[in-house]
Amino acid sequence: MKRYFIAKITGILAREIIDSRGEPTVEVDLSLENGGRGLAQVESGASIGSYEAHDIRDGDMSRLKGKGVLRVVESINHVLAPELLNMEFPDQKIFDQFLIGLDGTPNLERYGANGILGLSIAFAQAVADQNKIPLYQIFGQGRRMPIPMFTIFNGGKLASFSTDVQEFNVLIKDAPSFAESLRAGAEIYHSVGQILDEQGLNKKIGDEGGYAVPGATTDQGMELIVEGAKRAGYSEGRIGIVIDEAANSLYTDQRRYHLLHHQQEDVESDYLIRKFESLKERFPLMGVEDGLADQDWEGWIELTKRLGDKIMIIGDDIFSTNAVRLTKGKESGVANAVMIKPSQIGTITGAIEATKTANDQNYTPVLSQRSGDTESAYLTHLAVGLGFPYVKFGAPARGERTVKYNELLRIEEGLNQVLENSH
Ligand code: 2PG
Ligand code: MG
Repeated sequence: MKRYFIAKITGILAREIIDSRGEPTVEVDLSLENGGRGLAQVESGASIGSYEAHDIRDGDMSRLKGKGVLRVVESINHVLAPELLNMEFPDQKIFDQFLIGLDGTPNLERYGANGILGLSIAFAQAVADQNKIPLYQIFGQGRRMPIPMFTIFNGGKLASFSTDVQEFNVLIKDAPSFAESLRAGAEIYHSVGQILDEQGLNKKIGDEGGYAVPGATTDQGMELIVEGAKRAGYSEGRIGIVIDEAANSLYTDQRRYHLLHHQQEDVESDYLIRKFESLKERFPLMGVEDGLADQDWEGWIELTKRLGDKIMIIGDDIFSTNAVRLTKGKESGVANAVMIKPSQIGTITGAIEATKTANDQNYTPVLSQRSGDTESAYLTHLAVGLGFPYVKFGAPARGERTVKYNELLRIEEGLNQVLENSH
């Protein structure tokens, strides 16, 4: 990582704020001696995978359903801040390692991944501010605009199980720029909405801004996206659909899954694998995320064997942004792509390491938000700095989503200017 001028830490103040779902989360304000300032908000998930770093909640049922983060805030302000104030760190990695050392547990159980990540992001932002450079430069020299996967439908835990599938995302394969991708995403989102109106279908909105159509089948979701895309002027050949089955939420045990809407009895992993094969034959399916649960390692091997040379088999909960688990996955033939979510691992450095491991072992990395998101755009800078090929930031609507897409527009504009000036 390139070195930048980094001054002493002179201020740290954490607070409890609310996220896009109205749930509490952590915000960290961090300042450096020469005026650099970071303000980080931590995203959090609906389904927390079994292997994620620890997310600490107060458990005090008298406020915010027990989900408050006052204990984390207290640890940052009164335990971690005194250790960090007046210290100078040469780079992000050393800062993050210092935090991990202070926590001293393998999964950040003492201060929480939600607390540590807040500090980690705020530090990166303060250094960028200090050096008057765009944040993405702190993360790497990738400078590549990612292809966005836009959420059109939400289901599963993100929309009261309106559909079994948690997300249907669409991407444009041949957009000449990020701006054109965004335009297409918004146009498709609107035409799908229009079709729902015409068909008299319920048009609720799920946690990531996708439409939630109670009782819709997976096939219907796919059909509506293809039809909406066509109506917006994008032929089937130009789009790719990536679904997040989020199978942890359907898992019962013994490698069985409970599908709410379309099956009387619980099904085995083979039923789901066959379903994905059939979707691939009939629709422009480009990827399946968490097609099976994180406890179903054998099923994952089979899923990858059957579909791994045709589409992205993306591991989210099963890898939990953990480089060690990712390597284990490669050794067993599990998946060929991975969701990267900093909040699953608890530091920027951990997320960077998982991304590098993914690249080294030829797994496609996809940078993702969480369903409980914030008005922060730091993820967009991570995407551009590390050169992610894809990002998943939710629907092209709602503030916690548009803050990221609109920031990517600005970043693209800035990169184009650099290119023009260098000619
Ligand atoms: C996922 C997401 C985000 P969560 O499963 O990929 O899209 O949900 O909030 O549970 O991380
Ligand atoms: Mg997922």
